[in-house]
Amino acid sequence: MPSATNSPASHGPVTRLGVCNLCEAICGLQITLEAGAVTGVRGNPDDPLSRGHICPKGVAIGDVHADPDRLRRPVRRDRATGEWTEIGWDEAFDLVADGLAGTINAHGRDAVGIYLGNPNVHSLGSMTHGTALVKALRSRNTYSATSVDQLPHQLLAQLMFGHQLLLPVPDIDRTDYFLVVGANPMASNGSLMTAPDFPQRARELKRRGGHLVVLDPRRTETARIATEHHFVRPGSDAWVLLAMLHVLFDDGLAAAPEHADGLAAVERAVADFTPEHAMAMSGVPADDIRRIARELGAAESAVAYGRVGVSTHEFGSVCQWAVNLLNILTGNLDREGGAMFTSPAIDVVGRGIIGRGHHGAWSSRVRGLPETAGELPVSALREEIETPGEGQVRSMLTLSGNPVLSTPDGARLDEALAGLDFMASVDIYLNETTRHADVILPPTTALERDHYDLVFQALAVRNTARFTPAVLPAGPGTRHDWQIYRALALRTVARLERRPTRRKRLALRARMSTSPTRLVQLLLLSGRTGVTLRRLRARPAGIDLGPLRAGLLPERLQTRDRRIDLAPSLVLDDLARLAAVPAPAEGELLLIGRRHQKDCNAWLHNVERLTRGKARHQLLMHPDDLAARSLADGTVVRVSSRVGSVEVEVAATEDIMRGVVSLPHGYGHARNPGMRRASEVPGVSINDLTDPERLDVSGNAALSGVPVTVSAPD
Ligand SMILES: Nc1nc2c(c(=O)[nH]1)N[C@H]1C(S)=C(S)[C@@H](COP(=O)(O)OP(=O)(O)OC[C@H]3O[C@@H](n4cnc5c(=O)[nH]c(N)nc54)[C@H](O)[C@@H]3O)O[C@H]1N2
Ligand SMILES: Nc1nc2c(c(=O)[nH]1)N[C@H]1C(S)=C(S)[C@@H](COP(=O)(O)OP(=O)(O)OC[C@H]3O[C@@H](n4cnc5c(=O)[nH]c(N)nc54)[C@H](O)[C@@H]3O)O[C@H]1N2
Ligand code: SF4
Ligand SMILES: [Mo]
Repeated sequence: MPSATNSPASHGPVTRLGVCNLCEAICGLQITLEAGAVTGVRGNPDDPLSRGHICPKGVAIGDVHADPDRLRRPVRRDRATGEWTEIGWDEAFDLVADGLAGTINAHGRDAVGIYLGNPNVHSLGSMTHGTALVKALRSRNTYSATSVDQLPHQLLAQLMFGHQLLLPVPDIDRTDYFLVVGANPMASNGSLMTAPDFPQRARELKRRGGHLVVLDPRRTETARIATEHHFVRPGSDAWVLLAMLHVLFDDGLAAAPEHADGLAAVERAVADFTPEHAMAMSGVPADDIRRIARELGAAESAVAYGRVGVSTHEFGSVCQWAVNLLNILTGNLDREGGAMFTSPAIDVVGRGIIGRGHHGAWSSRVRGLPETAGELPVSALREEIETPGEGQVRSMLTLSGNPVLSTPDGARLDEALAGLDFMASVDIYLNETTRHADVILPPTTALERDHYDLVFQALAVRNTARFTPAVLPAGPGTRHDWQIYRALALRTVARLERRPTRRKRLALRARMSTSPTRLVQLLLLSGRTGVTLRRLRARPAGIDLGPLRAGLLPERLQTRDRRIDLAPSLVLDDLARLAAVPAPAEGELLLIGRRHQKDCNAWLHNVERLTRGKARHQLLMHPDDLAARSLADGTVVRVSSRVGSVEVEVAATEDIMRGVVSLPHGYGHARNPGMRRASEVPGVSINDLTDPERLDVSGNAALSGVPVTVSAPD
């Protein structure tokens, strides 16, 4: 029998327990190793959260480790010839520290721009040490994927519940009514809702007679299995959600919990948002809006949930506020089957391990956009690099991110990055963004490092705790990400002309030299929940801490008065902007994105297993919209927006609403010098069309609903 623990290697095939870090579902894996190579990956049926689930990306996790394209040594680019050469770690660390400190010494701290990408949240070492590095650099020009993703969720959590990560999670395993707005968990496996095996959970919901209601401009994989789906015009959800609140008030179904303030202000705010008005803006029938609101109010338990489709949206904050209110005012917050708070073994919220957040403490230099929790909107990055003056970004540090493909007007950011004085990237690939770096520092991969999930266990539909020791030994001469961050922090700070005090430097050294695993051990001990690293090591499949618990409020609230603010002025003040939006124009075309089970944001396309098969890069368009423009299915068309244009094949489908077109995000690898198979992965970048001027009040990019035209190519 192969052993299913992470005990030392033996001869022949061995099975180790691993964890997938490719999406938020954090599935537990059984990984078969032969002669140090991954030969099989399966879901771990003993995992109390993922229960054996795995998707095609998880199956490919070994391919990333084995990928010949992946960087294993630091590389340096010769600016004159563009040639890349491998260099030693010591030289690489010195080059980066010289580059960053040189910029800071000459131009001040804000002259170093920092961009943190999505995989940071999926690596323990980045969570513990990457954030410490960023803090040590103290630049106001800090950006991340948050502002092209979940910024409205975090801002509303902070404004209403007192902490940016105190996010209510849908209790999908017990709910009777699940309203999904702008999310496709059948493809994404859930987001801000760690829900491995969403397909099975959705089947169970329907089997117990529950409803799954989806609002989406595309008949998605989730819409197909739903009990009910309505097309909604992109960008118009705020009207629909506010109209639902309006109906709850009209019918006397809205009530605030004792520990909440501002109900009357909410009632006044939604008074003019009628279902009829919402229908005109969104295309969702007024009768359905009324009925769904009443069903939410009347169900034994119900939960509304909005994700990327209503977060990367011109009114993302209003939408997220309305979603929270639908749950609160129907009595479904903090109730079984409703929107619930988790009780994780390491409580990053309650213990202040992650700060509660703030908004508008400073603004971006060029456009005056507000910071949130210490970050500026990434839509402002390009202009901060290109606009001369005091505080201009002259050097960049990117950590596990690909903003050229993932942020609005990526093509112009691409150009801006080429003009920097210096750039360094911590990334396992040479890609569309890191190609501009002077030095790339590649850390070990997920299989080579210990993992405890600080964030996604705190956002999961069930309370569990799991520690996963590294499955594979770190490759010879490699560095873990936390070791890279340690070296960069200490060497850069040591080169600063205005250095912190000796005491502060010693504290930084001590902090940076404590390994992530040791930090987890200490956090577990001080948390006093009874879950210790020793217990977790003895149960590598994970410890089940039970279903989410109801009745945690008001104690769990992080507001200073332990009360919910139902009516934050930031969103109330934004309703005038909403009310002023003109009615839909005849013949308009609005662009939206999409995700596929086999894609992972803008990376993983190096992996052949995930890219062969039916093409999925095309522009989706309704046949009537094609016919109206005398365009034929399967031909190449030109898609243009205010900022740019691309040429791509079009695929006709009735699964998309009339007046809407869709491109997947994360494609467009033609400009990737580090991908051998680039020519085999067709497609263009949707973010060559998205517009950095389109923003939510939070500063989040409005990637959804971009006005475009589609025509025959010239
Ligand atoms: N139009 C449009 N744009 C979008 C979206 C959309 O829906 N539509 N979605 C947005 C969302 S939700 C997100 S989260 C962002 C993502 O935006 P980004 O985070 O900028 O992009 P990713 O593709 O996730 O980039 C991941 C990078 O991390 C590297 N990487 C992977 N694993 C590791 C690791 O272990 N260590 C290190 N150091 N590097 C690693 C990969 O090589 C890759 O370069 O994109 C956003 N952009
Ligand atoms: N397979 C796969 N899984 C992933 C990822 C991946 O790239 N691939 N990325 C991970 C990441 S970083 C994230 S953040 C999550 C995202 O998780 P989800 O939010 O579930 O992912 P999306 O597929 O982007 O879902 C957004 C949905 O919103 C719809 N939509 C677009 N515009 C609008 C609108 O204006 N109104 C409404 N109502 N709907 C709209 C789109 O059609 C789409 O179905 O997925 C994670 N999981
Ligand atoms: S759903 Fe797939 S990608 Fe996400 S964690 Fe599970 S196996 Fe990995
Ligand atoms: Mo994301």
